[in-house]
Amino acid sequence: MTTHSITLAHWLALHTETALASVLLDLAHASTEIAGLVRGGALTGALGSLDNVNVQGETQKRLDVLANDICKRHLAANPAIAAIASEEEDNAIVFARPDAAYLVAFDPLDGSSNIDVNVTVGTIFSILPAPATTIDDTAFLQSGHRQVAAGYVVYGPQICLLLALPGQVVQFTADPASGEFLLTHDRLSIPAGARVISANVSNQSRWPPDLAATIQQWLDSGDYNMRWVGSMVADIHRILHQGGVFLYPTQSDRPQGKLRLLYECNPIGFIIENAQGSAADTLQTTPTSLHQRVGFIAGDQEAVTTLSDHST
Ligand code: FDP
Repeated sequence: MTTHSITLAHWLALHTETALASVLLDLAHASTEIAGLVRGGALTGALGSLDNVNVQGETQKRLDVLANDICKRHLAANPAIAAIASEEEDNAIVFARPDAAYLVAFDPLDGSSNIDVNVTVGTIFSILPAPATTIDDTAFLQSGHRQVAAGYVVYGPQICLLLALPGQVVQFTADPASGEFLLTHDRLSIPAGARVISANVSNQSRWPPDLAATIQQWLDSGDYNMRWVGSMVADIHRILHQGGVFLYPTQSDRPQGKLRLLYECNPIGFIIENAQGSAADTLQTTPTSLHQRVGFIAGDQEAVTTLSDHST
């Protein structure tokens, strides 16, 4: 059997237990539906902003809400899921299933400020074990190293599903003819030593001074290139394949950071670390709230270590 004939369902049957596989397949089906809206753009009526502001204080895009509804619909029916949490929901949505094994936290549409101009966006997900206690928001406050699986779907020129299980990261690409996710990259590993920085440097004057100075030295050396799409999934996807480092650190006007720990940084950190990169201490952080923000540095191990040492 060639790599490209292995479907997501087949691969999951070989590498995970049935309940976890069913959750991952539900996420894949949700992403296929979201991909249809992304591809149709203005033709689907899914672009533009709404009047709503989410719990983060951010104006919601129409597609943020539609993608959230799609994820909720696909996940709500799965008996293996005890509760879900989303960037677009104030609180966790809890199902009355005492025996359900998993919690799912997700960002239904990462990089949504890019959607109206046809630039790559994605869906990020994190799967945690459901604790044997009462399930509410606090059930999700587990450190990232407890994730049993994490991944993202990137809606770009190709639709790719990146999946991390402990010890391995694999990529599936949606077959344009059938929509089926087929295995295209087995055991991804971040190429070490790439000198590419992915950061919004318009914030540099507000970063921790040592960190800003280190980045400036790297840029002044002429040895580094810079790539910034502004959708974390797209920037991380490039780093997984070509190497480099991503940073959205704390800054003087955002002392907590911008990116959300539970459904952005933890799943991306889990993917990066299982692909032989580093996400500094992110996965060790004990979360204190569902929508907690953190500074985030991830990618090439050596670059992450250097930047983390200069980020306090
Ligand atoms: P967005 O606000 O468009 O959803 O987490 C959100 C995120 O995008 C990341 O995908 C992206 O890396 C970052 O924010 C971009 O932030 P800036 O616009 O501040 O550069």
